Amino acid sequence: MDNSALADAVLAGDRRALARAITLVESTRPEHRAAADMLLERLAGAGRQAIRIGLSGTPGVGKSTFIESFGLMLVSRGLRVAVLAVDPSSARTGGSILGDKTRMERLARTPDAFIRPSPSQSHLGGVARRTREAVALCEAAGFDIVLIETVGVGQSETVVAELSDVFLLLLAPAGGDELQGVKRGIMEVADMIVVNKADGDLKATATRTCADYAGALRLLRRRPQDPEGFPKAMTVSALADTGLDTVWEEIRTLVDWRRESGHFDAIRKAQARFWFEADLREALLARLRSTEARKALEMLSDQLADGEITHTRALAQMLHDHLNA
Ligand SMILES: Nc1nc2c(ncn2[C@@H]2O[C@H](COP(=O)(O)OP(=O)(O)OP(=O)(O)O)[C@@H](O)[C@H]2O)c(=O)[nH]1
Ligand SMILES: [Mg+2]
Repeated sequence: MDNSALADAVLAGDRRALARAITLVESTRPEHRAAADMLLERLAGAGRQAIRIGLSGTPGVGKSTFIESFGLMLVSRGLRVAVLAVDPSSARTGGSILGDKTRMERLARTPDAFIRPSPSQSHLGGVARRTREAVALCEAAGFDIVLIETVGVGQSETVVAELSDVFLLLLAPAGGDELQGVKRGIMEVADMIVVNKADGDLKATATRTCADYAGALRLLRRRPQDPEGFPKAMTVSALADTGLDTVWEEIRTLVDWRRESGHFDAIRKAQARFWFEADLREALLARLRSTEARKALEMLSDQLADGEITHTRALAQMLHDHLNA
């Protein structure tokens, strides 16, 4: 299939074509990169927009179960749902998605859903770029909702928050002092805190945990991009399928409000800037990591240490020789 036929198939919502297109953007081979860029340019004009929902939570909190139940609920409402994963640890085991495939079995079988395992790359910057491009491909393929999942470790939540329109933090019922365990930074970027496993013996604890987080969220400054009452905390049971409708209603409320107030587009624009600057920084650093640059850097550092060159001159020479500045 040539590039333009692939573009047409993606636009027609063909899931196999979408999978191939994502494989293309994930490839690190230069000739694939060129084809991927051409494809992305072809599709950019479609102007389709999904609601991008980021979802983060520690291992075992119930992300996969939540995505399965929530995804099926969305599909039952006539929406097409794509699921992508940002998993910085997938290089470690390579196995996590196998578990997910079985846990999301029903969703995976639904014609209106598309599930994509995370690319097995350890470099988070590369994963972020490829995920962004995969999101764009899912939008071009006409998906209404793109769910972007990440396990809550390290910086991957920040990456997903910068990739999504609405960011959900999934938590498990827990005793009072665990509240401090959630980093303040992540509380500040979460649009909704969803306490999962509010069923059976865990229900009372889940309700208490939710109240604790609701209290903590009220202490945060109200954000200009939010309507009254956000960010919110709520309880669900992904297993018993309760509270998921409410999560969706709240997402709709937030998205509708932001669309009307102009914040929806403003946030996406700010994200585009954020990624442009992040990738530029990364590209510049990559140049400085070339063998030639590293040799020059070492030589200049020696000269600097020996007092043979000034700091200003050494800096100017590096910038001139290796960044064309
Ligand atoms: N009681 C109860 N158990 C749940 C619920 N949701 C998930 N679980 C259970 O919690 C365990 C972990 O669920 P997963 O959905 O695999 O969790 P995850 O966050 O995807 O885990 P990782 O992929 O390892 O990060 C499983 O045994 C689920 O059955 C729920 O709503 N209630
Ligand atoms: Mg999982």
